Amino acid sequence: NNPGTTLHLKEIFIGRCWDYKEIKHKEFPLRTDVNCNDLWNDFYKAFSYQAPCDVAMEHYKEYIDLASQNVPENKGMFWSGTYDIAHEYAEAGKRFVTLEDTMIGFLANSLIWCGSGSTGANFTRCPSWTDCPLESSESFWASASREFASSVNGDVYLMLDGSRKDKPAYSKDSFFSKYELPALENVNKIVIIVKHNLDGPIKETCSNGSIIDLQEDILNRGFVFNCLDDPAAIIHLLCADDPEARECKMVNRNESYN
Ligand code: NGD
Repeated sequence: NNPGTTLHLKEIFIGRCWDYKEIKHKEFPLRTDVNCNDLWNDFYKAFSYQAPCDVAMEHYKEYIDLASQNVPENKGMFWSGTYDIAHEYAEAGKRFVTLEDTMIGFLANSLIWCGSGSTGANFTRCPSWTDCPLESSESFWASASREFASSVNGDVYLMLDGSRKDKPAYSKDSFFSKYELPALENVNKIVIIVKHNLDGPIKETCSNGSIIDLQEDILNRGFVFNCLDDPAAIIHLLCADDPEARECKMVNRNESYN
């Protein structure tokens, strides 16, 4: 049974907005002075009092235009199937900037919402995106993804999971493939980072499987790529949670003190 709209949606949304502006990103480069109440009104207008399965991407246009920011050069990061590790690595915009670090994605991340004809929002039950074609949050994330992709520039990063169970590392029906890759504009190079679970399996790498299809799609769009299997920085992050794994046995620093 699907849950309904997140309780206190409005308060969370507006609270997050103030937190973003006054605390998390008070300073350059993601600083913004957008009005939080205006943002909420545009967001709420997009889906409220409407059938939850019939919200077109265009409904979110005003919200997206108002919240839009520039992403610093060489900092944009996309992810597919790698939510946790990609965000750990990005460090809330310090190392890289993901959609969820921009105002557009930050305000809505992990929330549930859908409309109700009579009361505005349905707090009892929302359809899941598999239940209908133009589900309210799916069209939101599609518009948000497209906008984010059009606002990154320079070298951009994409983190994929070469151990992914349910799907190939790169699939044509992912948000990345449908809305982000086609919207890239001022980009030089796409750096593909393929991570694998420390205990495997190594299902796909930079040189086999769906990642080859991705490389073709990238070249066809006129960009170049660079592909890295398990770069040391990612191994080190994974090892923080599993220091005893065989893959994590590094030269012991104490030995060099003698
Ligand atoms: O068809 C869908 C669908 N497929 C997966 N997911 C879907 N949600 C729909 N409404 N409709 C969910 O999207 C899935 O449960 C995940 O929580 C999330 C991302 O799916 P994943 O990991 O397979 O990767 P994608 O390439 O499809 O989307 C991630 C990229 C990333 O570069 C973000 O900038 O697209 C942006 N994004 C898309 C959707 C949702 C972010 C989010 C988000 N923050 O919730």
